[in-house]
Amino acid sequence: MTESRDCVLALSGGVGGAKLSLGLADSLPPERLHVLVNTADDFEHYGLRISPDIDTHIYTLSGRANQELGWGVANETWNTMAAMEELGGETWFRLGDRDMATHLWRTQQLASGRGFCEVTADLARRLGVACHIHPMSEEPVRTTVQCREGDLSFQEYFVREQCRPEVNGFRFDGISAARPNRQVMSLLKQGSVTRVVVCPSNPFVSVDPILQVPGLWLALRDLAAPVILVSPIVAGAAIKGPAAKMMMELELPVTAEGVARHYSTRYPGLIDYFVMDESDAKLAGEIEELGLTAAVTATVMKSREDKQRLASFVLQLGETE
Ligand code: FO1
Repeated sequence: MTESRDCVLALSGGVGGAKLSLGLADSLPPERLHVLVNTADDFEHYGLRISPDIDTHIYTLSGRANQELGWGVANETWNTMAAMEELGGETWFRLGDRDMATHLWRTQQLASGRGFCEVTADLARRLGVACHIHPMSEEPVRTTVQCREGDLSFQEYFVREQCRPEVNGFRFDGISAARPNRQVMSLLKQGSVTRVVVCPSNPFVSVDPILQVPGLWLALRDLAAPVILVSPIVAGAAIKGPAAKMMMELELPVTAEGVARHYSTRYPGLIDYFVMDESDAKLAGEIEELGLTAAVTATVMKSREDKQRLASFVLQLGETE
């Protein structure tokens, strides 16, 4: 890895977070942007190692993302899935033909003895991503969604069951044996990170697994650099995915303040700035009472310009320190 100074470290899950990662990538020289990505959604399917949030980042930042689906590759074909259906095989998790090459290549590289972080960096480079994409950990961590009817693996809950089961909690299997990404820890130790951005990703299944890799959140809390979090809840709803439904089922207020409370309770002293949408401006006072600095702006990212504008807003907050 090239030595870099004055780096921005973004923490992100999949689709929602990758929008801000793209805005950051448009706003910064690539060597200064490091994205630490959740890998607790990863799983093995048909013997292949699937890493959805990593791939969403690589496809988004290389201009390959399938905008209609929100995951996978653009201009996809589905011949393998159609053939699998004829065989009576499982097709609830849809692997497109082009996307399949990524999973085959990754699985082969891992089987040849290369490490997951190295393989991820190589994949990103081969597909033309210039900034740094880091898995949260070299070691496998797997989210189990604890539901009223019983436990489900993350992809069973999210894709097969379409997030329908009622959620009681989450377990991150393997997390106590996981170590935070070595390259990111080394940047933190060298004092190269001058801003940390927590993208508007699901707090429970995207950001919590990253922060709970032992040692990471305390290293971020003790950093002189500001930690800036963008709320994934806007006007009482999640922009994307099941975050609002999960908050309701966990009996948390489905508001930006509920998100702020989640982070300030679990990770006291971590978040400096809480970026919230204009439509939630009235909650700023309650958020400041939690000890966070509320920063209000338009956070819904539809166009490329929206992403760039939010990225500039977030980066300028860091600069005022
Ligand atoms: N999401 C779906 O809703 N249905 C799918 O069939 C599906 C397949 C899939 C294949 C590869 C991949 O990298 C992601 C895929 N996703 C699919 C998205 C993924 O399950 C979720 O978006 C993330 O895990 C949540 O961040």
